[in-house]
Amino acid sequence: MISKFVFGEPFCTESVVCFPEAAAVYKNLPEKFPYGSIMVSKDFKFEYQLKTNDRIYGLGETLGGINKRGKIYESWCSDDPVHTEEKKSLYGAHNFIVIHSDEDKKTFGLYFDYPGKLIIDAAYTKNDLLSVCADEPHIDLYLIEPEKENERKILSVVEQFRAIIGKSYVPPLWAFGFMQSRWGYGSEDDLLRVYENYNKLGIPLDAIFLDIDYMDEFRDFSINGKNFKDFRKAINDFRKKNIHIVPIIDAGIKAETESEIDKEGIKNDFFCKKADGKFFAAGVWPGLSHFADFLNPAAREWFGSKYMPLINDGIDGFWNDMNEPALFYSEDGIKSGYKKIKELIDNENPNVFSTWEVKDVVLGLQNSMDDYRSFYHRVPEKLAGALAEKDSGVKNGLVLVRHDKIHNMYGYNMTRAASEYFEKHVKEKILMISRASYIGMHRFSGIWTGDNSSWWSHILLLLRQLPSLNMCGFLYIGCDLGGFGCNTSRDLLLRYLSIGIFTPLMRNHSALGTREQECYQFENPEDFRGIICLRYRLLPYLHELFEKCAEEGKMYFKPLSFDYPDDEIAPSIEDQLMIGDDIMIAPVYTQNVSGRTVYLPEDMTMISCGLGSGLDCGEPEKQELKKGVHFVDVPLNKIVFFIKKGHKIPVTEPALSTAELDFSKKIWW
Ligand code: MIG
Repeated sequence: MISKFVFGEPFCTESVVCFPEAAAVYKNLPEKFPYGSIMVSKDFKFEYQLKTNDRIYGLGETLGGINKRGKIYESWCSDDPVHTEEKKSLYGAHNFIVIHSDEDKKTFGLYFDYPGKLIIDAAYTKNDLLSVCADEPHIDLYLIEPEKENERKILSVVEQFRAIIGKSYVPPLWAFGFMQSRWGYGSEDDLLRVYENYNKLGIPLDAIFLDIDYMDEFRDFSINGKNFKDFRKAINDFRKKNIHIVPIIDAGIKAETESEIDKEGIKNDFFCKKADGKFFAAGVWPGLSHFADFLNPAAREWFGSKYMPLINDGIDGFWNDMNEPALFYSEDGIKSGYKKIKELIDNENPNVFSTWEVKDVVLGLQNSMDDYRSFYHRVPEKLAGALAEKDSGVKNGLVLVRHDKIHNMYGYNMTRAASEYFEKHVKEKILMISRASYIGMHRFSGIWTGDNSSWWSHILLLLRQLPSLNMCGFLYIGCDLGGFGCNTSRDLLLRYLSIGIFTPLMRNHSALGTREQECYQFENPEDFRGIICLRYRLLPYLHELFEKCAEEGKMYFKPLSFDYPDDEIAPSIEDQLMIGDDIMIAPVYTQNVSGRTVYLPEDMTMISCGLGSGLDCGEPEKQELKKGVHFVDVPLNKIVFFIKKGHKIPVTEPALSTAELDFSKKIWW
């Protein structure tokens, strides 16, 4: 059962697209809200008193556990490359939570549909208080209660929520293959080297990613002619080898009078402007850049069309980066920052604090709130609600809205720009992943979880993000396997891949300057081959499941407690997941261990497989295990997972690419 509570005149995010006509809508009636209390005055505040063991799920791409209780979160799309535990925001803004209480038998979901910053204090400040606050009193709040007849109450809430936000994006089949990326790949030679090394070892591969270095001095939609003599020919030669090349596109457009794209953006008023009417400019990779106003539908259509020349060259996948938007500095920020630094270094008696302040001023130039407050979007009047600037007038049906109030809409609408254009103008399915996101973007693309690190704890972080993202509609998801920042190690990469073979997006990616982490960089590459071949073998099950979850609005990754609501131990399992209705995984995320403890919520068959010879990754060893706790051996070159008793999953023979996989040849495990 769904109902909607409208407070003030909310901005319409277009994330909810299938709200049932018969459902109840309450306007400005906080007293009608059946759970906790809602206070609306200058701002918005929701409070709910939790019972000691109540659990909170959701929030998509965040830090923290599967159960989100005990932390404070800020929903604010942020470019933060260091994902340490205390951080409050990552790249996505996913304001959907489910509260579950065994004690008073209550389960309900809340979706705070709000485009600006939202603070979710999940019993962090006060032991038992959940509070959700927004600066503006204009918000759409959806309440989702489980269907009475459904025993799995949390899933019932999630599935109803998924039904109102529309079906999830489904990428082309090849996007389920293994993909290799690295910041630094920018030339045809780089791509060839990667392809040949994988091919030589018989390790399957479907795609190689191009990072910013393929561009001409980081200009979007340009190609560095030195790196590619004939780009189109190169792309098509790779296609003949069943390799897809996936270039990156950044949000900022280099501000320069000579370029066509910048000229067009200026002429048509497609870039964001400041209060003084000048175009907002901030430094990102190409230098000072303009930022397309993705909230303006005409600007979206224009930006989408810019991907076409690449598509005509044979490109069929993209990754949209820097679209929080990340700002390294702004023109105005740098002026005042440098002035402050000058004062500090002119000081004749420097001390510890004045020295540190220099550093703080420099770091503060990045992604600064002052900058986000300094520019404006032009938004269709009918969507803007009370966020429209007073007295700004309506021009061509558009009104001004200050960026910070709708910050979380930016990356979502950049990616939507491209995907809507493809839907209209391109026959082929295009792979699209975005770094920043908001609920609603799940209809247009997948996401990667940004700049994780080569840390063991980040395997566990991924595991916890996966089901939370599924709750919010994001199905085509994965992390940088091996870790983006810091130096990986052979064992860490193997363990990363061992969870990665189950994630729809399976990509190895790393940062410039870190240890090279393609699988062929390490000893005994056949161990990697065994694991990656197994991914291809499992695709009949995983791909079919993915399509079903997209079609029916179901979760692909589920916490154990969603499937086993009455199990006493399941709620405490924060490091295992169900995949679909048949299998369970229990990844290893600790160095130097021979295996781990696994909890089986029912009798299951343990499957152990991996290393074999050639393309054959060996037949699985099977062992029947009873419900309960077991210590299971998981050697570095083996994958262990569990199939529910009485269930069977379809697998196939491995192949070097998805194009060569025979999905019809089903073998049942
Ligand atoms: O400021 O394009 O998350 O995947 O390799 C860093 C370079 C910009 C951040 C992305 C990462 C990518 C990197 N980018």
